[in-house]
Amino acid sequence: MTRILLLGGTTEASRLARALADAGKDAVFSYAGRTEAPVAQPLPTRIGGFGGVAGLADYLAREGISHVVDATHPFAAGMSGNAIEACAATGTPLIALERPAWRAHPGDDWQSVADIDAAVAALPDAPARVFLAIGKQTLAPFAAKPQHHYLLRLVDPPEAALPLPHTSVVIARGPFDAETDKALMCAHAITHIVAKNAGGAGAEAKLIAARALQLPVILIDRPALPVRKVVATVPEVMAWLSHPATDRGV
Ligand code: 3Y8
Ligand code: NAP
Repeated sequence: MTRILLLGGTTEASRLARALADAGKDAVFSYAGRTEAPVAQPLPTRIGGFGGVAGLADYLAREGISHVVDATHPFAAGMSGNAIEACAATGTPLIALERPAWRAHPGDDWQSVADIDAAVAALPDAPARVFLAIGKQTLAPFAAKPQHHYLLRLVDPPEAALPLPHTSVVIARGPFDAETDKALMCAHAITHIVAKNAGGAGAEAKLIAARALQLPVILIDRPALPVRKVVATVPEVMAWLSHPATDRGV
């Protein structure tokens, strides 16, 4: 009996949810509960953490989950790591649906950095106007360079005071488009962009806009993850789900 847990929160997860619903599959969509009103999904949906590896393993057993699809974001390393451990512990077949990293085009002025702290270090000392398009969870390290004006794009209005003195805040949920992002960067006289190498179309707009405006991009590499089966398209996941070999968790 196939029962699928879809760990979501990305454009690809939403596309897969649609495919699973259209195919009449028995599946549950899972959000972390990071945003106030996540996009509704065409599958039964649960919201909130599982309670670490043990909590997820208990959930898999209790709910009779036969397959797990990790379609979370490449930077959701905690969830992805927990899924690898819990699926190994319970013998549950696991596949990741992950979009390829972005690659610079000729003429792009990109600087790849290993993590958030390296992104802060890569910013100039002279005051600049920085489009910080990395959400709200990792803003604090940028307080080390308070001299810049930061344009922040957040999904929900910030509840607490922001850790940066000079900011403009835009509340918006993607997917975004290049023309809008170009106009936004011009309106705020942006000189630098900081982004995560998320891949996918939903967040690429700012890189396309930066290319048009010939602006430098500081691009944070995605965190390394333990080995797992990874595919990049919805049809590959659908094929994996229907292939009997996965019943042995191979
Ligand atoms: C809660 C679900 C869909 C999914 C849409 C994608 C595209 C738009 C681009 C910028 C970059 C950023 C951020 C971003 C994008 C998609 C996708 C993607 C980047 C929602 C969503 C949830 C989240 C969580 C949120 C994080 C934040 C990151 C904003 C829903 C809208 C910056 C990542 O306020 C917070 O605490 C936000 C937290 C994790 C990163 C961070 O560290 O702050 N995503 N984003 C999911 C859950 O609860 O499980 O609310 O509907 C989903 C999407 N965000 O169905 O079409 O697939 O990438 N999300 C990044 O890529 O850098 C915005 O502004 O240009
Ligand atoms: P994370 O740091 O990897 O995970 C932290 C904890 O959040 C996990 O251990 C788990 O809690 C819970 N969690 C994360 N994703 C979950 C899911 N889909 N369903 C249930 N619980 C989940 O995660 P994150 O980077 O904050 O991402 C949170 C959500 O936002 C994910 O759905 C992700 O796909 C989406 N998202 C993230 C980014 C990003 O830049 N990080 C970008 C776009 C979308 P327990 O340990 O209690 O189980």
